[in-house]
Order: sequence, then C-alpha cells, then structure tokens
Amino acid sequence: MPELHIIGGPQSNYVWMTRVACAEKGVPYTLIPVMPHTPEVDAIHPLGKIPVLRHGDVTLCESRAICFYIDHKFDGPPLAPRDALDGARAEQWVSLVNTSIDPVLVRQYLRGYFFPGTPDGKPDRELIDGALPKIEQHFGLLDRAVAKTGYLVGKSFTLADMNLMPMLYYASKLPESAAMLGQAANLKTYFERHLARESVAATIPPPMPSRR
Ligand SMILES: N[C@@H](CCC(=O)N[C@@H](CS)C(=O)NCC(=O)O)C(=O)O
Repeated sequence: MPELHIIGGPQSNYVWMTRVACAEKGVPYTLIPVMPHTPEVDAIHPLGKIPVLRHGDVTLCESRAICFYIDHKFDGPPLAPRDALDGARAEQWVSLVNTSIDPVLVRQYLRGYFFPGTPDGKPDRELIDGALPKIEQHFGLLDRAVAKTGYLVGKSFTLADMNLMPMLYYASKLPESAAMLGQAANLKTYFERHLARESVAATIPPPMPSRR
C-alpha cells in the first residue's frame, strides 16, 4: 500500500478533522503542512483549499470526500454509521455544520481575530461582533443536539463529531465564544469529554502561524 499523505497546515479545522478520522480508523499517514494556494495544494484542489490527499496515484480534495475514502478504503471501525438513517443523520450534521456554522464561527469570527487584515493587525471588531448573535444561536442548537447522548448521532463518536470538534476547540480559545460555550452546559461537557479522546488530543494543532 502506498503512503497516505494529508496535505495542509495542521491549524486548519478541516485538515484537523481528516487527521482525527485517520486516527479513529487506525490509518497511518504523513502530514505535509503547507498553506492553501501552494503548488502541492493547487495541483489537487481546483480552488487551492486544504486539506487535500495523495495516496499513490489517487488524489482527492474536500474533507468529506477525503474521509469517505479513508473510511471505505481501509480496514478499521466505520467513521460514519452504515445504517441508512444514522448515516444520513451524520451527513446532515456534517452539512449543517459546514454550511451554516463554519462560515460564521471560523470564516467570520475566528478570521476577525487571527487574520483580521486591519492596518494595525488588531482584531476586526466589526467582523467579530457581527458574528456573535449567530454563534449564540448555533451553540444553542448544538447544545440541544448533544444533550441526550453526548454525541451528535446515536451513541458513538462519528464523523459528525470529528467535524465539529476542531471548530469548538478554536471557539474555546477566544473570549466571546468561550463564554458562550460556558453557558451551553451540554455542549461544554461534550467538548471537554471528546477533547480528551486520543484521536483528538493527539492531533491538537500548534498555534496559528500568525495573528497578522
Ligand atoms: N469545503 C472544504 C473547505 C476547506 C477550507 O475552507 N479550507 C480552508 C482552511 S480551513 C482553506 O483552504 N482556505 C483557503 C481559501 O478559502 O482560499 C473542505 O471541506 O475541505
């Protein structure tokens, strides 16, 4: 079997979730820590985004597609439920989180802190403050979703949780979102419990390369 390469900087929440997926599946890989829009990435992702995967002659982009490949190509525990309904529920959460929560929490709020683009490099308060009401709403719905079992789907750690955890990790590091997480008791318990999980704890990324 050729070596599996996960290509992309470890700080990316989407790179991180593919690494959690490899760890959960028990698949060894080499991380090639490069930024978006670099030649290794542009050769595989038509929009230059990370993560991308290389496995011998196989190349793939998009975190969900990469996880599908890892899940179906290799032996090991399923990353997503094989049952039709639970599988659909996992996809539902991946989609919901990626299309509604990531754009606000990561692309707007985190960006306002880590990549503000302001002349003095200070956080972009307009971007940050504009995201807060939506983040509160999102944490409320996630709090209700994990209240019953401590997982997004069923009673086990699935791809839906792997996808969400990196986003919550960054939320726990910044003031307003950390305070909101503290108010959402079920979500906070969920986050702290799964942060201690080996696949997550062992792949926590180093700090963001730069705040400017
Ligand atoms: N839908 C993509 C999103 C990947 C993504 O947005 N990656 C970010 C880093 S977390 C990126 O490469 N951003 C650069 C850009 O958007 O140009 C996936 O699931 O892999």
